[in-house]
Amino acid sequence: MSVESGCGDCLSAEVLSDQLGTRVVGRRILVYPEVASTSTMAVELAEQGEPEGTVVVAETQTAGRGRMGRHWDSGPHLGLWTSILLRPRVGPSEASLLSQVAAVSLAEAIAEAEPAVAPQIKWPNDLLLGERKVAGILVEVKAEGDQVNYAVVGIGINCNHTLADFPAALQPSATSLALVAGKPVSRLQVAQSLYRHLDAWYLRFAKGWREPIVTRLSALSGTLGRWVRVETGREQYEAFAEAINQDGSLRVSLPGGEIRDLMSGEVSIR
Ligand code: BTX
Repeated sequence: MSVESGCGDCLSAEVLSDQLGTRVVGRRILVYPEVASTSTMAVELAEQGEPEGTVVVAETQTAGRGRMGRHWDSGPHLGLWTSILLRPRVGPSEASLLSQVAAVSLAEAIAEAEPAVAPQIKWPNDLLLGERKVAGILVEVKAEGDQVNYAVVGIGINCNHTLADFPAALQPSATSLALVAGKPVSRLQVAQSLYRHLDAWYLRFAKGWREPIVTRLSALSGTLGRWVRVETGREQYEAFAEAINQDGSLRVSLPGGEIRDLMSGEVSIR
């Protein structure tokens, strides 16, 4: 699905900013041909006092990060690899909702940029098309006392990959927007749509909205109402995904009737 070789589809701060119309997200946009990780870069900027809203984009990452130290495959010019620096005035426990804010924004942006595809959120924050992962979210928060200093929302979206563009180990589980849409997608359109949706949901979050975020997340969830396999690091079990709670945790019921609320962990749909 190669979109012109060379860089016909290259991203630049200028085109990304053009008519973006956001209030916070994208106040400053930095685009690099190659970095280790856009999230590492955004964390460094945050530590140097960078104000919120700065967006870092890279055409490729040499050390893209997933959760729990996992690797995120970030092929050159194929996806959108971006991190957004935010400084919400909330406590650390509330900041965990930012990954839900990002998941809702990401799902809406993908659906808007590519109406042919219908993404579903796999709790806590994977974006699936069918059973395959098309995008991932990594939120890193630094707090001082009971106040968040900054949060870096890292988002990776597979845009124009063919299956062969993924490493063999990912080929059974990964997909791209282009593979599902059947045509190349505009990374610029995907990026701008993502920044606009994230801006809108972040402003609602900053105003204290909680229930609408969870309601929207529940509507876009591919996890709820299904039997799932839960892995917490300490144990593994099967459970029924009942609901997403106001704090973003997942309520599951076990076959014996026990109810548990999961703050983190891996959930795979059976
Ligand atoms: P995660 O821990 O949920 O997912 C990581 C797992 O997903 C990997 O172990 C692998 O199995 C699979 N995987 C790796 N790369 C891909 C891919 N391109 N497509 C589908 N599956 C893949 C998800 O973590 C969070 C990912 C955030 C990535 C962004 S990119 C911009 C920012 N910078 C950075 O270093 N990370 C974030």
